Amino acid sequence: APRAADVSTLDTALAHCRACPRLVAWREEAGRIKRKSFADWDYWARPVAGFGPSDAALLLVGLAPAAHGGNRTGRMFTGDRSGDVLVAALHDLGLANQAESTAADDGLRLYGVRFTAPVHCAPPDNKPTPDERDTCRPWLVRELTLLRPTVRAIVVLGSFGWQALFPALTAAGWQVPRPRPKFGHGVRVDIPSATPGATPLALFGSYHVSQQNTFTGRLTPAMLRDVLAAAARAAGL
Ligand code: DU
Ligand code: SF4
Repeated sequence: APRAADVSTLDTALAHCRACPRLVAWREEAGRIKRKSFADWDYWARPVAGFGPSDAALLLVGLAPAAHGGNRTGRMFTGDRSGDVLVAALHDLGLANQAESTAADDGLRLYGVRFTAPVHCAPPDNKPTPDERDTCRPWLVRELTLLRPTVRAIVVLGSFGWQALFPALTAAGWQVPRPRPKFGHGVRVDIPSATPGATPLALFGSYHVSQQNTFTGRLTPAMLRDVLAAAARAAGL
């Protein structure tokens, strides 16, 4: 398990992880075959780290990088429709310096917000196995532990991230309610710290920003904005 002392060391260590054979093969194959429109890209084809300041107050937890999105650009929520929708919403709320997220060197800055995912490598069909989710958990636990001094709110995008997050929160020192709260869009759960007196965490559920949800209107820009705005308020941003 990673033992990094700070977030940027963690991000650097993560890039070398090869613990999931199926995902290593998939991320590298996507980088060899490529999508036609990205034929001149040199794909990242490695684990994609979280992105944003190491003292974030608001953490956004997705699912896993997209084969031709984060797996191509090397940055979470960068170079695909999910990133377009999410970063435009953050920019609207004053939490990002620009509305576009197209490449790792595009100048995007997040203010008080960090992106991460419970699985850091692109999976086939955007579906990691339970085994892969569990294998990647120590990275999330370490990230949460390092963010503990500053993180006040988390938005989880989709039910996969919601289920994956609870054991990681417990391992990082929060008291997850039992039975575990059910996922839903707009659900808010307050999670006390296991350390008496430490600041609790406001946890929010949102439908994922994937095309499946945004193209069909299951998740509208207003719905996303409302959850992000409530979470930013809870985080003190
Ligand atoms: O090294 P650094 O400036 O702290 O940035 C680390 C990483 O996080 C970098 O890729 C930019 C991003 N970031 C950000 O989005 N917003 C900040 O306020 C600080 C850093
Ligand atoms: Fe490593 Fe996580 Fe990628 Fe698996 S998904 S290879 S644990 S970084």
